[in-house]
Amino acid sequence: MENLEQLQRQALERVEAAENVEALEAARVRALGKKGEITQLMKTLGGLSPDERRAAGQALNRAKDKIAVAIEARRELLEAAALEARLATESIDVTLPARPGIVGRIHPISQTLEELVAIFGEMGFSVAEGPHIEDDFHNFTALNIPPDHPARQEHDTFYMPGDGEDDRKVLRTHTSPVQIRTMQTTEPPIRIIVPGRTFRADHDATHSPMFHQVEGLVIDEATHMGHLKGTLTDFCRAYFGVDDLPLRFRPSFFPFTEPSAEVDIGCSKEGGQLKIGAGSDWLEILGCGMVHPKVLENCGIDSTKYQGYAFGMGIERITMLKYGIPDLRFFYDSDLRWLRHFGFPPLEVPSLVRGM
Ligand code: 2U9
Repeated sequence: MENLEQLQRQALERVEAAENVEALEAARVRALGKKGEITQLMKTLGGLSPDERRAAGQALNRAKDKIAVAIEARRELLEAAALEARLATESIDVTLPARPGIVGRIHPISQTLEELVAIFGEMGFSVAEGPHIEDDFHNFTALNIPPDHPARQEHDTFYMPGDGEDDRKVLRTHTSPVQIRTMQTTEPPIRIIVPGRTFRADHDATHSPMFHQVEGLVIDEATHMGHLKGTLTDFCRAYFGVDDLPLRFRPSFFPFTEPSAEVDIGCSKEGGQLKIGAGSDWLEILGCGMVHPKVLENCGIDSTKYQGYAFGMGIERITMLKYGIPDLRFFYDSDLRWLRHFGFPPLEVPSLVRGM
């Protein structure tokens, strides 16, 4: 212990003399490292008498602390100096052009969804959503499609593994179960659209096992077919951007509506070129009808007091028609070249910054 003072002085001198972080680290290892001078002395304490050990231990700890404090102070100084030196030599060329930012495109399905919500929103509809995995009652039975109804075959349903026929789950084949759930829980008047994913075991150029629908439902005391025709006429004209777009309501059949109709819009297909609005051809785009009284009753709504209309259409189909997209399958290929061609520019940030 006699040379502790000398040892401490030399260690502090080496710390002060360190010109860079590496030299400082070497000084630290030599004094305080595992085999360092102070550490070695610590190991000799065991051979001393208790009184000597206490005194020597305290002296060693003081020396250790002093050296550690000096090392930290020197480290801060050296690091600040290194930073200063770097800043003095480095410079930023503010004249360099900025790297171009990557701007994505809005998928056509998302674009159409936004347009649908905007148009129906203007007409007082709100948006309702529900689960993709449904039970038999909400997807079929409540909609007046009992277990042995032929419409069940048409739906090419994906069934989930379940305990039995009665409580098996399905991937919803249309968004209608959301309307059922809304009617079960909401007192009319009801005025909703239900956009969302639907699933059917079908795959070719015009069918995909997953596709999107938007359905609408209006229930009130005196809602009639005239309201249905007016709403769908306004919608089609707004969506296709043709003020005088002709519409044709053709009688049809759905289990959940009575009477039912399919709606065609006027178009021309001359020279293989589809033009919406003009010409003598017709194009089917949606189905609709007055909600069947049985469906209202299945949901606990008094069909002698309330009535209403419903409609449904495929979002891929109306998107393809409006934007001239030829094949359904590309919608889901995640091909960026396709998306750059058919996608839509996103909202630009500067317009958001300015306020909309
Ligand atoms: C309730 C009551 C009635 C929704 C309706 C259609 C007619 C229809 C198809 C269009 C193309 C589905 O995407 S598609 O394959 N839909 O023709 N949908 S009426 O009627 C309802 C829905 C819910 C409670």
